[in-house]
Amino acid sequence: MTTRIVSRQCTLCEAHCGIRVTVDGDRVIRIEGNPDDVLSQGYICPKATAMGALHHDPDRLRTPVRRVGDRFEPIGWDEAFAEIGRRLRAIRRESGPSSIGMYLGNPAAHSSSVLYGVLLRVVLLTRNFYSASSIDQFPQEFAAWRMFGSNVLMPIADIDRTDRLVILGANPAVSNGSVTTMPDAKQRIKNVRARGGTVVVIDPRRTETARLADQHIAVVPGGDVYLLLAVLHVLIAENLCDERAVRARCSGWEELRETVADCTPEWAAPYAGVDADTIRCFARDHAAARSAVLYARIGVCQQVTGTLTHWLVNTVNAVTGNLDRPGGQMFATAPVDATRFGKYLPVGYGAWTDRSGRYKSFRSELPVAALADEILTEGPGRIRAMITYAGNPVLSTPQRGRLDAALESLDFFVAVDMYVTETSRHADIILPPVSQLERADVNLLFPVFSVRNNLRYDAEVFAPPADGLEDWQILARMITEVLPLPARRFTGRILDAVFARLSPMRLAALGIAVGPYGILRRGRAGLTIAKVRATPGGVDLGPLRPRLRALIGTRDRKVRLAPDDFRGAVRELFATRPDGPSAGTDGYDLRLIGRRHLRSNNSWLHNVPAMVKGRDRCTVLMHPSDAGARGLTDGEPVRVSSGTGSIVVTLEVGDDIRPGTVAIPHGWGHREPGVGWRVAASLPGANVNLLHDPALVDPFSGTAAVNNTWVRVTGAE
Ligand SMILES: Nc1nc2c(c(=O)[nH]1)N[C@H]1C(S)=C(S)[C@@H](COP(=O)(O)OP(=O)(O)OC[C@H]3O[C@@H](n4cnc5c(=O)[nH]c(N)nc54)[C@H](O)[C@@H]3O)O[C@H]1N2
Ligand SMILES: Nc1nc2c(c(=O)[nH]1)N[C@H]1C(S)=C(S)[C@@H](COP(=O)(O)OP(=O)(O)OC[C@H]3O[C@@H](n4cnc5c(=O)[nH]c(N)nc54)[C@H](O)[C@@H]3O)O[C@H]1N2
Ligand code: SF4
Ligand SMILES: [Mo]
Repeated sequence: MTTRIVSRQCTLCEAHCGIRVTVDGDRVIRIEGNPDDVLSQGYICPKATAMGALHHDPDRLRTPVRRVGDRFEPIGWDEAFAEIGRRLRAIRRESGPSSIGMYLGNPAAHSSSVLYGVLLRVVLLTRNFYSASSIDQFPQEFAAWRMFGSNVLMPIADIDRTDRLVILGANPAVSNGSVTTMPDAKQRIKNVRARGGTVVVIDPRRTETARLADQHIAVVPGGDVYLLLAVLHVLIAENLCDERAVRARCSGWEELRETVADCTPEWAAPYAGVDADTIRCFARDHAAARSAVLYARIGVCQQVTGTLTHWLVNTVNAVTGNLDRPGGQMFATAPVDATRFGKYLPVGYGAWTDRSGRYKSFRSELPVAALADEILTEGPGRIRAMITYAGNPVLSTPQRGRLDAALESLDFFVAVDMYVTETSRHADIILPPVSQLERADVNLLFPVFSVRNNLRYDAEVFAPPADGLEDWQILARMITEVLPLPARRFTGRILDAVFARLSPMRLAALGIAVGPYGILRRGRAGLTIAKVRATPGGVDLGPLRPRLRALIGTRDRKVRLAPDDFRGAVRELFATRPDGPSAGTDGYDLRLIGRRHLRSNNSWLHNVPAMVKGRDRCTVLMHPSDAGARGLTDGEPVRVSSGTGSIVVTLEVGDDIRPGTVAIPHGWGHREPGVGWRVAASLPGANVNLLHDPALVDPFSGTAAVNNTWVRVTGAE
């Protein structure tokens, strides 16, 4: 047998674990963890093997296709690009640049082709740019921008050195960390305890992570903001803050004190669903730890209080002296040092709005919650053509179920995707990139958010097919097509030739050369792609180092502890509880949150048999007391209804969830006509985003609040 082994990474989620792919001829026969990988050290989760299955998947598109009636037919690349250019240019001529909308999905960030996605967005000059960020980390970016003067400065939890790790609204034992990239999170969490530290998990569900913790606090969904205000109250009232650190590095201390003066644990307890003593002890324990860090992620992002909660997370870290020090919240020094230049990038908050005027742009994009309306509502500025790149917004964003109809109503729709999905089935043309194993890459984004400074190389396992294109090549051709070029036949060819030489790999080499480890700074000892490539586990660039002073973008170079608009929002919390219709009034009496599974990845691993074998995953998890009260039993189909929609899923009864709360995973519901995922299309499950109201958003960032929706659960009849 002539087998060979290639070292690279699994690029399915942010962890980018190092893998060794054993290949026999043109088949992947084994995928294992790479023990030499400097970040993941041999760890992989069960999803890693899907990298091989996706490559071999017979349902994966290998050539561009064009829709003819309700079928797709293969077409050549040149024909596809020519048609795309003709149609998009005509629509723009007729209806202006904003009539072309674009949506960028999560896997885009997992390859450096994303640079070309951003460039395409720039040349489109459209106001209608959307991405998964507005159902993901926007609140973190917004809080970072207000406090540190740059949206890029989202701090990382230094979990490998902390003495006290507090996790709110994240389940890294399953997700392996996000905006704190930590492959093998389980082991890292166990290590905190093994070295004498403490782990606390704040989550309405006793998650896989909570099971590893010393303490689990089952907060009410959306209750974190109250909990943290009260924690700050106790820290300040009992003089438990590191005032020296605060005075040296922060502004707004007096305003912060005033803001939380009335936020006693007794006030917060009913809203947080956590008793006052627990809150008080939490604050004291937190202050007493040698180092301590609060790490929060999407459970608290996808809330109407998402930005406020992330502000309070950063604030607790700052006032306890845990900002920018080992064991606290820190910033990476990545080979292309985005954190250093983030402060020069304009955020342009509110530079424009959607047509209703409700949603403000934030770093040049509009919240995806507005997308269906911007397509469907008649009038000037309406989206008439869409480009989606590596995204499945029909399943991943709340649109009142109207996105299907909206996409179908477009004059033209191009999807850059290798599957006919719930979204791309509406496209006129689908452009599939080569498989992930057919591309070489150096990911420069995740080192910015990793728990250790590093750089790793992704070797290609198979040579791409002769007529295969990578995402960046597809996007570059689209850029040429949409640019208003004079003498297109001639200038277009020149531009294509220029882009062909500007591969993301070449751009990365340049970025690394001028970066903190590059040859410009370090001479011959400097880091180069060739050196990283020659080191199959990647290059370790050391632990995180204190550096906020050099990075901060606020005018007085101090951390803003109490931005005015956040203080205003806290005052409003005293007047109203902004969490949707209240229990009972509309017959909606349970709060719906999300959950992730180790073998699932948002909407798109469900066509890999090994990832979906066994029992139905898209269940509604409910506490036995809630099931009993409704006369419902484990395993029966139930109807889950909200003010926005209704779905039928299987009931799973279990006491891991807080009574009064239910959980359903997102990314399911593949039984739609025309979907090309044959395995996925045979599975049970439904689209949970049909239940979430797109109008319910974090008012600062417009992020969809899909982790706290009032629902009713009844027998499916
Ligand atoms: N209710 C609810 N909704 C959620 C969430 C939640 O917790 N609850 N989570 C949200 C979050 S955090 C995210 S990030 C979003 C994700 O939302 P999206 O990014 O919109 O969707 P994905 O499911 O990641 O879909 C990825 C698509 O990209 C394609 N794809 C995969 N790899 C590549 C590639 O290399 N190139 C190209 N061109 N295409 C590729 C896949 O076939 C798939 O169709 O979902 C969000 N939606
Ligand atoms: N296996 C797997 N891994 C993944 C993904 C996947 O789909 N599957 N997706 C990837 C992506 S795109 C992302 S963004 C990351 C996300 O990574 P995480 O942020 O770790 O995401 P979740 O696992 O959804 O964890 C969110 C947690 O918040 C809790 N929660 C809900 N509401 C509240 C609340 O109001 N307060 C508190 N304190 N907790 C609440 C939920 O119960 C859940 O446990 O994961 C990545 N990794
Ligand atoms: S955690 Fe799993 S899916 Fe994510 S990169 Fe590692 S092996 Fe791949
Ligand atoms: Mo995400």
